Amino acid sequence: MTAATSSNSRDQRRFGRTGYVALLGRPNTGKSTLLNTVLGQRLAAVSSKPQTTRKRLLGIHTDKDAQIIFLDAPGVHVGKLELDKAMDKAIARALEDADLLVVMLDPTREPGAEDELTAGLAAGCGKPAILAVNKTDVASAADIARSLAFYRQRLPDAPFLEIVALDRVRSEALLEQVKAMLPEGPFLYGDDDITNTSERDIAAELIREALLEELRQEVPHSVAVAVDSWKKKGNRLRLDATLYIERENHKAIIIGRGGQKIARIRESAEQRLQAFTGAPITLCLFVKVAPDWRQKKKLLQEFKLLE
Ligand SMILES: Nc1nc2c(ncn2[C@@H]2O[C@H](COP(=O)(O)OP(=O)(O)OP(=O)(O)O)[C@@H](O)[C@H]2O)c(=O)[nH]1
Ligand SMILES: [Mg+2]
Repeated sequence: MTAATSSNSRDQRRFGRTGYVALLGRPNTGKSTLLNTVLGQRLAAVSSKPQTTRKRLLGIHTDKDAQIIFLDAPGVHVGKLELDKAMDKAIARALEDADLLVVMLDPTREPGAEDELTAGLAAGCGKPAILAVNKTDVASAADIARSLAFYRQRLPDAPFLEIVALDRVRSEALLEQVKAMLPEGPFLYGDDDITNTSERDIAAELIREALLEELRQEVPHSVAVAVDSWKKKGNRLRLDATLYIERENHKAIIIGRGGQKIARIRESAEQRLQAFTGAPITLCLFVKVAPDWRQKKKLLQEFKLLE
């Protein structure tokens, strides 16, 4: 993986279809899954729990005739915490920067208030949009029709297509549609750049992904992860990371009886980090209490969740 520089002056400057494409949709529709599939790399945390993505993540796809700069955003939802407001801001920033929106639909759930909000945001920002109906590998024809009817009523000009974000081949038609709707221009990034996010921050997201998988219900939503150190020792990488929890009584849930839970989180995170870095990993996890961090702007800034 190459961290992106803001120009590709060392490469020959290439031209083609290019621009920023925001991924918009309620939580759990498969936005981050699509990003990972298109990039062929697990950069963004993905989970079956809603509100997995907390901040904007940029992912760059370059091929022979186009450079598409995806902005993966948190899912559109209603919440009262400062963290929810920070997530709303991240969505608003993605919409501001976007040349084009990909509105992701999840037909496996009945359209509801979050879809109303999503469609409203898309219609209100005045940018061209594509409706991408995801999860068509598991949704029934009737569910797909219901979801599409809901969104087409609110975004009648948007072209629509069916995809399976888990599958590169069944996401190809979306890439072609995106390219067709982007303007021509010089590429901003080099051919090998795939993100501008630091490896440490991606590692923190992958650790959080492991945590989301291992923990149930509310607790994982109240954990923030920070990678404190990243050191090479021979061919191994040693990472120290802190899991910030909101309450003392969450410690026992995360650590588990005899430390079994945290050991499973660590092992699962190590596998993800190894796949990402290509190096064997030694991960040390620390657990600290940061009382009510989701309500504190200063802590949100410290955890890089507030732009
Ligand atoms: N069957 C099926 N499942 C999918 C598909 N795309 C995504 N998923 C699953 O949907 C769940 C949510 O995926 P995410 O990519 O985390 O969704 P998201 O839209 O980024 O969610 P937030 O970050 O919470 O807004 C995961 O369990 C994915 O494996 C698909 O095409 N088919
Ligand atoms: Mg996501």
